[in-house]
Amino acid sequence: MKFSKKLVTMMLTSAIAAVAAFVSPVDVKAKAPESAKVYEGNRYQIYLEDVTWSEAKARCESMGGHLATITSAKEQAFVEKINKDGKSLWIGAYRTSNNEWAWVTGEKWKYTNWKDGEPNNSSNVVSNENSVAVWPKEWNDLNDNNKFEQDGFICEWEGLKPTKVTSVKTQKKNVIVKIKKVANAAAYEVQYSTSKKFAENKTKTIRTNSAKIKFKKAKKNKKYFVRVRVCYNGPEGEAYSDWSKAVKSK
Ligand code: MAN
Ligand code: CA
Repeated sequence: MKFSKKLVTMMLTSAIAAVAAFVSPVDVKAKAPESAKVYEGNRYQIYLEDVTWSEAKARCESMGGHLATITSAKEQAFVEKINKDGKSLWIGAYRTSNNEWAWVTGEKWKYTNWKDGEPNNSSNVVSNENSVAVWPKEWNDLNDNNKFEQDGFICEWEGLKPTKVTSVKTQKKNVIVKIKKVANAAAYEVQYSTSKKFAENKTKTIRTNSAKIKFKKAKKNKKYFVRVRVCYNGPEGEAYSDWSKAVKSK
């Protein structure tokens, strides 16, 4: 009995480990330079180097990042702000063999910001234009090897995306907490505390995979502060997002 229980636990543990290994890991090793600018938790850095699109892609990846992907008007505005000198820079968009545009990260192709008349897949320098650059604001398709007209490229590093507490309700002696789930999370740590500052001796931490958490034995007429952070698996082990804002129980 004891043995089989141990065996089951072992099998379960290795099964969980096997699943975890297949979950796209967040690259916690990724170290953006200090000078990188932050937008929605991600970091961006412009490099002025005379390289092809493929070389630029490899450069970003070698630093633990990827060529910048621009998936909203807000992100485009941010890129324009950091590209204040108006350089022509490679970004992480390319034409697939199916003749469709795609992002190097696999993000959905939705927002676009093509220059008038682009993409035209033609050039007076080198034709066959399958790579994209900001020129210097709107986008142009260019030949992968056309480094003659580029000033450099933009790398982006993904941050450890935080999440939030969506509701905190007290039911009798239970505090019911709901959190928002995020992609690639290994688990969540939910803390509840009677202290606004989450003082150690007044705080409890629960590790969970569920979006709904129940704290039992809450004290009557006590207010609780609840916050959550996301645990991610990475090559250097587990890493945590920042804590969410604390939500106070009603
Ligand atoms: C011109 C236009 C662009 C093209 C470049 C590349 O500026 O035709 O569409 O990408 O040349 O040389
Ligand atoms: Ca073009």
